[in-house]
Amino acid sequence: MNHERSSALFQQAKIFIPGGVNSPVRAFKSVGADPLFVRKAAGCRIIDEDGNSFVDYVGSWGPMIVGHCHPQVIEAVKRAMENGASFGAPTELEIILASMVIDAVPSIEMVRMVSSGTEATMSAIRLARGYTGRDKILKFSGCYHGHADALLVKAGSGAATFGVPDSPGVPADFAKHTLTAEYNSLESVNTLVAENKGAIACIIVEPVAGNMGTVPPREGFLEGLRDICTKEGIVLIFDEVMSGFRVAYGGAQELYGVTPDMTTLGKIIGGGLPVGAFGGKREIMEKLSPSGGVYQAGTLSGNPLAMTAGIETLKLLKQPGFYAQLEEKSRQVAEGIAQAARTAGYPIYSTRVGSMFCAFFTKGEVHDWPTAAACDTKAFARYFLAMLNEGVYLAPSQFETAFVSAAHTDADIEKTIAAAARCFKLIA
Ligand code: KE4
Repeated sequence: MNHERSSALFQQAKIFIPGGVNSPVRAFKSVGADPLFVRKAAGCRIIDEDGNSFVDYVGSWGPMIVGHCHPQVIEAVKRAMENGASFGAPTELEIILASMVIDAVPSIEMVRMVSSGTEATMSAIRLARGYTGRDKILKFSGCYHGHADALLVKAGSGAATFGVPDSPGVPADFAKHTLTAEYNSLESVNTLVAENKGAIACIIVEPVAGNMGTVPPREGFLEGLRDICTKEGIVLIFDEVMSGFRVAYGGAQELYGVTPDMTTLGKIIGGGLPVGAFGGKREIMEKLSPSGGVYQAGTLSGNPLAMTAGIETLKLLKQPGFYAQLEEKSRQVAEGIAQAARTAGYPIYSTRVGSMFCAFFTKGEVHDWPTAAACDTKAFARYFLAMLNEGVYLAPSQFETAFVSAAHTDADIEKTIAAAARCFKLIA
């Protein structure tokens, strides 16, 4: 498969853009290859600058659940563009999308639009701190909530319960307010809560972890977090930037029947255009400027084009049978890949929640960051490159999630499974 033009563009991009990309994971560093430069996409396929076509399981990291270039979305955004790209003034479109989100997501009584998932989580944490008057926050190893300073933090060494920076540029003074527990371990949460009684503003969690690969919550984990937060007066934040409108129309909180105090959203609600959102109980949200004192703002928040793309995408998701069809497609492809691995005698640990799925290159079971981190990332890289050569575009990292869209056909799924069968044999 020819990648000449992509590689030439990558060399050029590295002159102008740090690492040649505008978001690190796109650089294909963990799979040891030059990234593909995408020229266009349609349905479930992307076409790169060398004219190669791929079945796409990245879907722009989640937003493209209805497929690329859906005609209904394209037409609506074109019409919106003719009215103007941005006004910096309120529009009815923001009310429409806000009301659709409120109708869909059990925890959300009011919602504020922003332009990325990072803005959503950063702002939700500030609001939780302002609402509770507490400074500390608690997150989980292996969960990613965007790149705000308070969230680029890892567990302090040894017994230290305070966080330490996970990136240069994050002051230790910021990091120390962030506590880190283990995903799926209520014991680790209870220990930190007991050591920081009355000091924790919020617990933020991916209700389905998608940033260490796909790791479902164990039975009772989310319910346990809800009980702890209710008892301790801690704001429970579900970061559903990835799982929101993905695993169900009402997100993971609908799927598992656990209602947080706040929810962050992104990706799908923008239909591919830049939208993030955070929402929750009215009594919390009304603390937000200008109705309350917690400041938050954004030039392009509620942008009319982005609102339009989100509204049209959510209309498509509401169509009867949408999630049932997506569930069947997702089950077929994830189980087909797992079967291909078994037939090739190649051990993987396969996980799936709705249309989020992952193949962990490990003999063990994966339920948290330590077990995910034990995976053979070099073997994953060989598999990724072999699948790319077969015309299947997976996320270029073991610690990401694959996404199925409504545009993936039976033929695309059969092609994917056949490719996986050849690739597992090739790398075994
Ligand atoms: P953004 O700022 O990238 O819009 O959203 C941050 C974010 C917040 N919360 C969750 C659960 C997320 O998954 C993300 C972003 N996801 C990554 C994919 N693992 C985006 C891809 C990238 O960083 O380029």
